[in-house]
Amino acid sequence: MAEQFYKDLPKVELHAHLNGSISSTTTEKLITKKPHLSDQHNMTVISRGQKRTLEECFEMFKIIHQLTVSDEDVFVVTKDVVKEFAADGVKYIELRSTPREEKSTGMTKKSYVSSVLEAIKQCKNEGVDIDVRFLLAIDRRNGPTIAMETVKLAEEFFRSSDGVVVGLDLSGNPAVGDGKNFIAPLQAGRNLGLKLALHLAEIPNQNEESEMLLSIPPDRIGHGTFLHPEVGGSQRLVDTVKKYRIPLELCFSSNVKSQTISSYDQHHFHYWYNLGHPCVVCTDDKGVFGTDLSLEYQITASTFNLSKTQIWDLSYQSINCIFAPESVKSDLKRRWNELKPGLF
Ligand code: 6MZ
Repeated sequence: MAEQFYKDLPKVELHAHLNGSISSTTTEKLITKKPHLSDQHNMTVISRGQKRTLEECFEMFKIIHQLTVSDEDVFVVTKDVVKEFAADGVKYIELRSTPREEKSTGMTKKSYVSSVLEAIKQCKNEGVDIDVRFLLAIDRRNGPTIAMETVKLAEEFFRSSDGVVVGLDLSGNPAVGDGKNFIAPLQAGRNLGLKLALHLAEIPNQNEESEMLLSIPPDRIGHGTFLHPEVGGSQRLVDTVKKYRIPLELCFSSNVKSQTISSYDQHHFHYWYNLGHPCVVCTDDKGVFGTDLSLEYQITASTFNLSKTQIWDLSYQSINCIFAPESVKSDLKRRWNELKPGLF
């Protein structure tokens, strides 16, 4: 549990996978309807002090996906996740999720996205204090043809969702598939006006792929753990990221618990923050990694000795990295300034 300052800090969450963000309370709720999955309950979260490999994390997602197989499940999960982020002091979130179909329940990729959007709408109507946007995720495991279908689906919702759908994410097991196969669909999405948040260099030895994906260039980078030369990346990659000033979405607990980073103090936050580059603290999968955004900010502060003012600035500057329009950024900045006096 994070200290009160971090809970009260208004926060922006820009890297949260829906199915990775399901709390144990919601998991229990889903399992009562699917008792045959009750054995799996403890296999969907990495508890304190535990670690897994990244490969094992992707096995966990397969289990979690068995819990969200209908439009109703997706709706329930989205509502709960949004409310939990709001309760943690998150004022603006961009959730992301991979549209999935499930023949046994009649769920289609389109109804999946509709269920997410309906849940977001209901939260808004209920007055939940959080602005929620959505990115459709492309799972690299599924290849470029499915990716192009996702772009088409995103286009449909981009036009009809009143600004809730703002972009695309490229994610999934980084050891599977080749990023260059996704350049065409991603570029097609970009041409339609969709913003791009791409997982990049989450594992080592992907310099060539990173270079290709950076040539688009993306609007934000997920992780970017192995971009800099000290960890086998390259100065050229760093220079490109700097040239376009592409913000990095950084997830401490995720990287340490999935062992792509050996300890918090080795986190690449340090490298990029010291360059004055835009860094956004995020959760990735708050359910799987047993965290919340307040805790991630507290970890950042305690690991790198940041003052409360520096943490405040970090949170405030994250507003510049959101995909919603400038008017939303101005409103959020006003909100942050109103909330500030009570914090210090
Ligand atoms: C890459 C990840 C991820 O889309 O079903 N996902 N992709 N790296 C990570 N680091 C740990 N964590 C989650 O949420 C689960 C999906 O998000 C992606 C994977 O594709 C995973 O199946 P949704 O809501």
